[in-house]
Amino acid sequence: MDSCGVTDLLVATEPTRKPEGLERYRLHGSPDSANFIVRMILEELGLPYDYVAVDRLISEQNSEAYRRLNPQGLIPVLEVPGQDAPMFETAAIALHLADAHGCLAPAPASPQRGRFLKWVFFLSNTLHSDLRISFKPERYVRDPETALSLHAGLTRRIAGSFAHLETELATWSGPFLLGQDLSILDHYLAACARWAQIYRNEGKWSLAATPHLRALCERLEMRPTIHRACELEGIEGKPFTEPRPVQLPGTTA
Ligand SMILES: N[C@@H](CCC(=O)N[C@@H](CS)C(=O)NCC(=O)O)C(=O)O
Repeated sequence: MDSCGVTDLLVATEPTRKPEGLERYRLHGSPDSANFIVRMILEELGLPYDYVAVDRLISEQNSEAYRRLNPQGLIPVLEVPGQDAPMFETAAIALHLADAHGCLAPAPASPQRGRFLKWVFFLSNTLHSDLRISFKPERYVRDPETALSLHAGLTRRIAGSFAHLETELATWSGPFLLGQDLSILDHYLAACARWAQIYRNEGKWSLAATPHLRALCERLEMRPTIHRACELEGIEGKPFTEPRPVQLPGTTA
């Protein structure tokens, strides 16, 4: 993930409709990009899927063909059997998978649902979004000094977001964000913690500052499903507690 900047190209494209004859999920991604979250969830749910590599070295995410899947030119996309259009936005994909398979999310009528949803949106539109901008602030402001200042401001905000999540983990006594039940929140949060440590961090944020979050990351690292997702993404070692950037072509910070 960054991997995790956004594009500033706004080119209108015709969306692809109805993935005719699609029998399995089809995930489009590049190593250690936001598709890592979707991949962990697909693996966790034991779902069969095909993977289509998007070569970021040649900016394939901006190709006309890819923009028909996601007009923003952003990774990931999940093509979903039975849906009338490809899905983009990591949180939407994760939520859809959890709801469609009745796993990794509290049911809509559950008393945990509101708490779950607020953190899904917080992770997506605050933490993940701030991280993406902080990785490539120069995409948002041209003046290098201003870009540095934006980065510094976002770094403080990101540390604040992790502190809120740490408090939430402590409140519900962990090990997961909802308490006892593993959910898509945990995959999303652990991936953000990984990227926060390895991209443009400059030693500013450490998992040591959030012991409950560290414990959550350790729990996830024990799961065979996470090992498999990491292997498929080219992620070596401990992905969350001792993260190292992926050494594969097409992986960018
Ligand atoms: N809001 C989007 C963000 C996705 C995103 O930022 N993807 C990055 C990779 S992690 C990307 O495609 N970057 C390519 C680019 O900016 O050109 C989501 O949640 O899926």
